[in-house]
Amino acid sequence: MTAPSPVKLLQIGAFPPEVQAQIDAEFRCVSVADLEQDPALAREVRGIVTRSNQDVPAALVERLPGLEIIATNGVGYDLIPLGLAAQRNIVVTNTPDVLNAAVAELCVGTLLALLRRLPQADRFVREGRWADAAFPLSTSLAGKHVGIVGLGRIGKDIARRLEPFGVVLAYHGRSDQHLAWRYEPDLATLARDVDVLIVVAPGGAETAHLIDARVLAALGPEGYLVNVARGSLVDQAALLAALEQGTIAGAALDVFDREPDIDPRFFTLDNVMLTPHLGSATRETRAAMAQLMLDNLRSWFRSGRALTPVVAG
Ligand code: 8YV
Repeated sequence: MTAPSPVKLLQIGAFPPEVQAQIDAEFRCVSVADLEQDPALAREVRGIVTRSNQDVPAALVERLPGLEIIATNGVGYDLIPLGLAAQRNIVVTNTPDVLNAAVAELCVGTLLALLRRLPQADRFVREGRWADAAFPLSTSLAGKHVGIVGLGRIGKDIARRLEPFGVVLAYHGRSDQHLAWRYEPDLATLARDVDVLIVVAPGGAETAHLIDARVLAALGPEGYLVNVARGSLVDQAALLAALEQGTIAGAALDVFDREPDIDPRFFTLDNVMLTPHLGSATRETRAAMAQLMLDNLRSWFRSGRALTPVVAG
């Protein structure tokens, strides 16, 4: 008896070799280019495997009549056409929880680096300037009022990690979660009340440019912005102007518009800490994300059940 041919998956985006080997060991991956060459392949594709920084165009999904599941290697799904998926009863899965700690660590790390000006201090020592002068005083995290925009799983992990630093926490989101931390229904009011505003809400149309010129002005010249969510949540032109004109004190940014080809205006700013979308970029976390993505695919094709569905299909 011949073994059933492996399930065909459309792969969008590249995976590290060790993850690719795991996928290829169980599934037959085809690319968009393969579909262009052999349109008949489209009828055989039962799943899409992708990454959260990859666009999954609705037009592509519409060309796949047998599509059952879209599995993304990431917690974000703002580039996946959820409405169309729901209409077509296509399951969409992501990789929640396994990356909370890594993103929270990066958030706390870049915030401390921003407030204590660690990249500048490192350069100061390397350039031999310590012999001539002391590095200028910076500012403490202790005692700061910190506002979290989007108190979901990652937001809560960030809050719990910041508490031991002696900060005063408050948050903004769709609803009051009746927690120990103060809920502020008005975002500009929160920005006015805090020294640090941390953006950790999901991307997508609903949250686009949530952080605009008005919110940045409310945050003020002593205020700091941290974004570990998506570039789309911040009006980047307003942010660049605010950084250049001192409307806010500084920002730590891990996400941007048009990654990785970000606006070069950021490069010359001394009050901004830039990282290349490193939130989940640890070996341990990426391995756990890949495992969960694969487990979703395995479970779906074996039992018709997804482990972490965003859209249940
Ligand atoms: C990306 C992320 O998945 O999980 C997310 O939503 O943004 C990241 O973990 C990763 O950077 C690209 O795959």
